Amino acid sequence: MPLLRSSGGTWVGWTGDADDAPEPFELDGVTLHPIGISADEVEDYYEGFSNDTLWPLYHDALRDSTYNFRHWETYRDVNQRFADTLAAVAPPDAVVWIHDYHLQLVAQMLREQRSDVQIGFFFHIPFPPYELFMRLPWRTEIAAGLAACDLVGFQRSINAANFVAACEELLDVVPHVGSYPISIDVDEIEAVAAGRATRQLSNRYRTRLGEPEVVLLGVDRLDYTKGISQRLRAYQSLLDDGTLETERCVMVQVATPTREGVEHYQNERAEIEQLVGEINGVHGRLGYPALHYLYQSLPFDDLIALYRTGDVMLVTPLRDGMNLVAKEYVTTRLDGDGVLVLSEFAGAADELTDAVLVNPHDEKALREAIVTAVEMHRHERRARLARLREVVRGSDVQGWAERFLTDLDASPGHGAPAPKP
Ligand code: GDG
Repeated sequence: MPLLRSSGGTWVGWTGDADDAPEPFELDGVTLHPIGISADEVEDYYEGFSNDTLWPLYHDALRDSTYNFRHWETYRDVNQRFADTLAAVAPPDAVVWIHDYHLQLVAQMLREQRSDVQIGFFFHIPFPPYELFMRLPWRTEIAAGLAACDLVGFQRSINAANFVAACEELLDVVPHVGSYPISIDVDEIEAVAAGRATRQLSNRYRTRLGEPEVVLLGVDRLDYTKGISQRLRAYQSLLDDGTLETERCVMVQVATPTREGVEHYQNERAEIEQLVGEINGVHGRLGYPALHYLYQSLPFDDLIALYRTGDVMLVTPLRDGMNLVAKEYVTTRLDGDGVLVLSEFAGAADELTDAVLVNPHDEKALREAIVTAVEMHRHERRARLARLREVVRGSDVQGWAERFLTDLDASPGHGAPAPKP
């Protein structure tokens, strides 16, 4: 939004509620053009094709994808609606920036109507290896939809390479690509973290948790890609064998509700809640649960206060495009202390190399990483955190957007990917 405000741009998108398509309106100096999506389309386009076909396939096929022709047709229809709206509202020679896997066909559909606009696309999630992408019955249509862009941006260079391989094999073209690791608004988060109210709230949280020596923290959407159940199992086993003791440690897991209509998510929630019950049943003491579990979305300021309370932040996804929680955590630690445990399978691991890096598929390694973080000496904690903060400060979200848009502006233009040499 700040970017659109400064550029005088227009946002075209879905409000997130079925059948909700208000007339275009102005908000904080930005024009918003809502696109209507019906309840049936939410099922087929959003829960179906986007989140039960593409999402699992693009995340290492951690769950089986459904391949349903009706879902695909609805995906195409909704993408066409976005393209038609963009064709109608984009000024001559406009820059159009399309975001994420829900809209992979829009560029080609828009290009058919408008040859003047410059089209960029950014993937917030990974792009899968060729072997996995080939499973998709509509792989050629999707690759062609994206190849019509002037620039396709990814979080990691490996994702860009995967996409190039798919285009070479399926279309015989080399698309224009780049890697643009996304980041956070460092100034904004630091300002909230520094506030008196945040510090007070963070202290209150610690008191309410029973003033433990170590607070372990997880903050994720409740998604099977985030590795929450693996993380809880590692914590459980460390309590079971006495490596961690509840007199000393407590864990907080915030799991934000998401995609509740999709079965894989319902199953994941059931598994997590079973584990929470087991852990507290065995290891809790009256008034002192071993694990505080919140299935809710917290206000942003409360989340920042909670980051400040967490001594060890556990970010252990099985696969993640970037993971902003990791970057937010280190940025809020104005006291210079705190340990980040970070999955090698998060895009953030490319940059945040001073975290305790771990393979979350390896239960033993996960246990060891948690123990390393809990036992780390103050001097090392502070040195690592200082370097992590430096890295995030040096590449914030404003820089990310500028870099993408500068490269888009300089791209050869108008969706003509080079033929394969
Ligand atoms: C996708 C990609 C990529 C979480 N709980 C609450 C809350 N959050 C906020 C966090 C953070 C955001 O949600 C989550 O971002 P992540 O990056 O961790 O993960 P995804 O939602 O999966 O995002 C990911 C990202 O896109 C950006 O490109 O990094 O890889 O999967 O900002 O703070 N916010 C509030 N209450 C909560 O309870 N207010």
